[in-house]
Amino acid sequence: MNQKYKIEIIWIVAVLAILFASMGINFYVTGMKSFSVATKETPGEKTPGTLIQATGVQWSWSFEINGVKTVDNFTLTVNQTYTMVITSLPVGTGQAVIHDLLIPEFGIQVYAVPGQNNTITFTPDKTGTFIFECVEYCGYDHYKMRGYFTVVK
Ligand SMILES: [Cu+2]
Repeated sequence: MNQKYKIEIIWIVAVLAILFASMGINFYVTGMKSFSVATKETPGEKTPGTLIQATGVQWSWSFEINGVKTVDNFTLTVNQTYTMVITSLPVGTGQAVIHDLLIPEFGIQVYAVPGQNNTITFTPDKTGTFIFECVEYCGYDHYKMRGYFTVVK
């Protein structure tokens, strides 16, 4: 075989090996968790567990769990299932922009779209305090759309 091709094949195999190794490390670190994919649903339909209503506002996140409203923080119970319904303020409020809620610790990222309810069902399996933030640029104070939530026993 031509020396040129040999080097190229070694190069391709080495890059693939590095990619698969980093994929393996990633699966190991994240524990190969699988999460439900966000789907369009109306609150009340097919919402296993406790309902969390999350609304993106310019520029904060408001949450409602069992009738209790909070801003930029909330508290969950470990090993309990929650369905989070994520939306943004509707058209006509002057704040109908798209946000994107990221909870890195639990592998959750869901768009908050005006007039649309995106849901995700998850069960926190560890206690502690975790960050969430908006990862869709949504205006001047986008960077302020972050907070912490606590998972308790
Ligand atoms: Cu935002």
